[in-house]
Amino acid sequence: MTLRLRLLCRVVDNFGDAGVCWRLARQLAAEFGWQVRLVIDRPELLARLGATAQGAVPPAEATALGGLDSGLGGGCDGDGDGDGDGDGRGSLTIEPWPDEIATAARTAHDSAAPCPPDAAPDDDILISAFGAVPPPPLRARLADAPRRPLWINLEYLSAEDWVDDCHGLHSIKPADGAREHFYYPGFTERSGGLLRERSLIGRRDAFIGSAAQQRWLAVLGIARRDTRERLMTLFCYADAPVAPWLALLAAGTLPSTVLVPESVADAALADFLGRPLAIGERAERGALRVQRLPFLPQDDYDRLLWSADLNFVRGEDSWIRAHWAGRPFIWQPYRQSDGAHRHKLQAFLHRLAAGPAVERMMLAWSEAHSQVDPTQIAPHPPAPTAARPNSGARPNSGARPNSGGQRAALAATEPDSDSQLPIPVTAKSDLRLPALATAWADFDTQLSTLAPRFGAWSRQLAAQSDLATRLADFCAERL
Ligand code: TRH
Repeated sequence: MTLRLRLLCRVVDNFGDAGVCWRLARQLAAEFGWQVRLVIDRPELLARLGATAQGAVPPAEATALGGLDSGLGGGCDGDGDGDGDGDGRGSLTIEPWPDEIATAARTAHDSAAPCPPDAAPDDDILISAFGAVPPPPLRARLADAPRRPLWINLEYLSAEDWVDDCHGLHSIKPADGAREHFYYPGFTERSGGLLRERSLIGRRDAFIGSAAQQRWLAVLGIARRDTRERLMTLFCYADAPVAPWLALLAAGTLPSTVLVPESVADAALADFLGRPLAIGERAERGALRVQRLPFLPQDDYDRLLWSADLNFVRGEDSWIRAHWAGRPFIWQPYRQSDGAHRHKLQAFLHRLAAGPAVERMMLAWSEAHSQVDPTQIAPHPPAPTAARPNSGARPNSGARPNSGGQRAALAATEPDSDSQLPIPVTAKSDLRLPALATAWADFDTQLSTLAPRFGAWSRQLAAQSDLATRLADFCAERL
């Protein structure tokens, strides 16, 4: 069925909000034949992720790397991967967020006026990504009426147990009877699933070890210095302990190259190297080579993850792409003021069950500058009192504990609040660095043997249906 979807995205910070919405929009258009309108307040971010301004999807093999043909196919089939699995019926447009002042004024002065053209009553589905509040004309169309769009709040991803219970619940707004459905991505069959394009795993497997991969790496100037060298990618938040970790690599016995995209860990790199590193530049210290890459289009960032021995990722979208790389990774969750990120990490480590070396390293990486001693944190499912949804309210509750507004305030101030956590707190934050050194030494020793566990975890998740497929079923059941 060709459905008309309007997907609303308001960017709080960084790339994750735009990245997730773009990925979902293009998959629904390409693989499900939906007519998708992606309404976003920061359309310029999409260009950095490799999306074209008009919403036409470029063939993935002709990206910012200079029209490189990886040999995996080509041409634009609508889903951006050039593999011909798009069905060609869907469409995708990118639209700027409507001018709110003008919209509010129109609504206040003439509440009986017909909706403006950009709010035409033709949507089958309206998705508010991460709690984005629909502009007034769109919100008015959600009120109880025989013909109204299905309204879905696409929530943030979490591995916590409560996700299964909250996914699919709805809340009815007392003021006008609007019905908001809560869609929770997740790692289980009962959740909303994880974003994964139909052809992704096949494209990855065809790329790894191919001549196309060698050409692609050469375009970026990436080469191992010898066969023992480990390739690592680094995408982290500013508070990750990057400089001390680079020092550990420099002093290591095995050669390592760390690939760092533009605008990632700028201060830490300058701190470690004594100077900034320009795009395309490399610097060597002991056993370590650091190489600065451009910020890659999303499809090329996938290829980078597929090509590395270890990926450091963050937030939501790069975290899941690291899963699909099937390689070991270290995840740094997005810091939240009430410590909710720590519950997310603990819950994820519990599901991953990759052993103490992985657990200690992820905790040491994430908690390096917090007041919590990472050696005292065990991975476990969070206690029921600690569990809470992310951006939206728990359905039918009044609280919005981690709303976008709170995240925006946090992004501006970067506080480090750990006071609500029922885990031991140490007095000195410099206790973190010995914990990192111990955790890294242990993890590094086991790196080559960890690959099978991460590969198995990736295959286990890939055996489940993906988020877009579940979302299409979710809509079909409710329309
Ligand atoms: O940018 P992020 O920190 O986004 C975050 C998270 O989504 C977080 O949960 C949310 O609360 C916050 O935004 C507002 O990390 P994330 O989610 O990994 O998104 C990064 C995107 O950037 C992802 O789509 C991958 C993409 N990317 C590239 O396309 N090229 C690159 O070179 C790099 C480094 C990333």
